[in-house]
Amino acid sequence: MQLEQALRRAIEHQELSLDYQPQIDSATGSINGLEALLRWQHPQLGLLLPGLFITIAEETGLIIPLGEWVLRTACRQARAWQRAGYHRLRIAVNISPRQFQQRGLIPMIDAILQETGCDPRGLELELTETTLMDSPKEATALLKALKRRGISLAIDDFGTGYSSLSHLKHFPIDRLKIDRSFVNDLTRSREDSAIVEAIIAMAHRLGLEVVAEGVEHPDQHAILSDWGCKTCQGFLYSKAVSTEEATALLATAQ
Ligand code: G
Ligand code: G
Ligand code: MN
Ligand code: NA
Repeated sequence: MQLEQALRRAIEHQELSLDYQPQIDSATGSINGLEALLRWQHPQLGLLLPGLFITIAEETGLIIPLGEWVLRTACRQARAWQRAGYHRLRIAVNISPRQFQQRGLIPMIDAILQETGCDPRGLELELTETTLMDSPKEATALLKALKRRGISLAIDDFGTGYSSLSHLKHFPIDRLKIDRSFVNDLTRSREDSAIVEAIIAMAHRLGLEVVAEGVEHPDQHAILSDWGCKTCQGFLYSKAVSTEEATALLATAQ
């Protein structure tokens, strides 16, 4: 398959990069985290977004070297920001199902942390409900191993996958990221606003923090902040930007 070959080449030829989307403290407006989002500058096709190639990478197994490249690059950058004095900044990295289930995930992460000198407390891994529910027992053991290292854990796209609250209770996670489909119509739909309010309340009762994704309007921000949603992410504040732009945003917005 052509895209597969091209992706193989992309990893070797440095056509990949990470952009970073700010996560905003809803009370203070300061940046408390950045989500790393993969970009592929294809020599002929131009900029490709992960929606187009992550699935192929999953199906072909290329997600393994790709995911390792993402983690190493994000940890290197996290270390650079830590050195610049941003000690409480969290860099969030998306982990796909196959990547989470790969053998040797923990040793690979250990090696990257060691090599980059990244403080694991500044690293957050984003996993979907589906990734975790595939085999909850194994997932719990892996999550515990990650937590022991000080890495923070978030459930991405929360509310859209299939998850069981009885398992959620046992996963040692830190944060729920409310999927942007619920945030979209927050101010117009009674159903969505009920769901978002309930997720926030449940998360707090379980001792979890909440991140709202896809915040685009000030009235969405106002409600979320009112309901105690600590962190917001979305085009209202910033799209994902280059490393250089993210560094500039940090310098002005802290
Ligand atoms: O940036 P964009 O909106 O195109 O991201 C689309 C999807 O791709 C998101 O669901 C995001 O979680 C996923 N994604 C972005 N970067 C990565 C990455 O480095 N690894 C994995 N596994 N998924 C990613
Ligand atoms: O699944 P994940 O949460 O990792 O997806 C991140 C994706 O969401 C990125 O592709 C990013 O471009 C996109 N995104 C970020 N903020 C917004 C927003 O405010 N509105 C919309 N529609 N998409 C957003
Ligand atoms: Mn994500
Ligand atoms: Na998401």
